[in-house]
Amino acid sequence: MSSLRPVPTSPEAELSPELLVQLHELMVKARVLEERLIQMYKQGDGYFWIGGPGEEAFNVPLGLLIERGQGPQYDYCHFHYRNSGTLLAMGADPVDALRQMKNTATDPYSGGRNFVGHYSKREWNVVPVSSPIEVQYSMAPGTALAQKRAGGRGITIVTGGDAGTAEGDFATCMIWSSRPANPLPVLMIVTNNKWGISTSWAGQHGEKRIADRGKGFGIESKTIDGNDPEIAYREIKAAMEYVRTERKPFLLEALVSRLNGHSSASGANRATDEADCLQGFERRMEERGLLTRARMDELRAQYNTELQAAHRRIKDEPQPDPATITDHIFSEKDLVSEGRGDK
Ligand SMILES: Cc1ncc(C[n+]2csc(CCOP(=O)(O)OP(=O)(O)O)c2C)c(N)n1
Repeated sequence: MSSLRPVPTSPEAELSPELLVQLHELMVKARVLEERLIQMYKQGDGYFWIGGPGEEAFNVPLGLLIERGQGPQYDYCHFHYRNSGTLLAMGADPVDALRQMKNTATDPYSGGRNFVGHYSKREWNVVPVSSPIEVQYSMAPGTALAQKRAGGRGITIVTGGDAGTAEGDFATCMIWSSRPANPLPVLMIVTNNKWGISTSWAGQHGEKRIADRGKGFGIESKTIDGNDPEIAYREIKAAMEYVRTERKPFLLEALVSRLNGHSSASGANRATDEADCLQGFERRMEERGLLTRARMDELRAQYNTELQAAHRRIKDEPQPDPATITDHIFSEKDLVSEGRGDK
């Protein structure tokens, strides 16, 4: 779509070769993980797949830049279901994603109860990913308000797709985070893959760029090429620094690809008409002499072997005990055990 070109990025200091190699490794790891999850779905080792192949060039830098920890001094993460690369870059074990795919009791994110890609990790302020889209945007101002009150440099990061911005929750986030009397440190991210399941972006948006919506609220914003990890790293870093120091919101729109369709509901097959951020980056790494084709193939094969073995291993892990079905639904249980509630 010609009207969807990213704005040019200002020339800045090059990223170090070590960082570029790290970005590449994590992008490959994230891609191999998604390919394994799709394979698991197709082999009957999971009921549903949804994930982020095509968004690695944006999601990996995001994960590397997050201040990870628990409590308001660290960043709060309100993600959506395409953030596997972000979790990996934050240090997550990819095997845990396989566990969630297989719905094993050992799945640390939901105890085998939720779809794959629905992360939740209290120790890293990763708020449970919700299947109803966009609700994360109306929750984000809550953690940002707590962070503003607590003081410090912690920020709230919220991610979602382009189609979901039509929901009222998106406007809620803009309104609550931009009130002049109490602006909030929220980094609002939209990964725009130009699709909402099977509805194309074309014909759905009166504005040229989603980032332009920030203008009406006095929110600083930018549209970037989310298929370029170097641009993504620099721009996420700059946006985060603004939110951390100014304690105000920023709206960052990243143009990305959707490489395997929306989800398993549409087959999860590889799209042939979308730019692949990993291929583009690998070409550049080779041209610059930072990596050889042989080394990149070796890396991919290594992750493949590791995850194939993990897939075999976790197949035998137990499913959740039906007796635990109501666990974590009602808080009363904890209150009773602590002597603070009635049965
Ligand atoms: C409140 C709500 N409405 C509708 C749906 C069904 N649904 C799931 S994903 C999706 C499209 C989301 O598109 P977008 O926000 O662009 O994100 P993408 O999946 O393309 O990354 C829809 C409509 C839902 N899960 N929740």
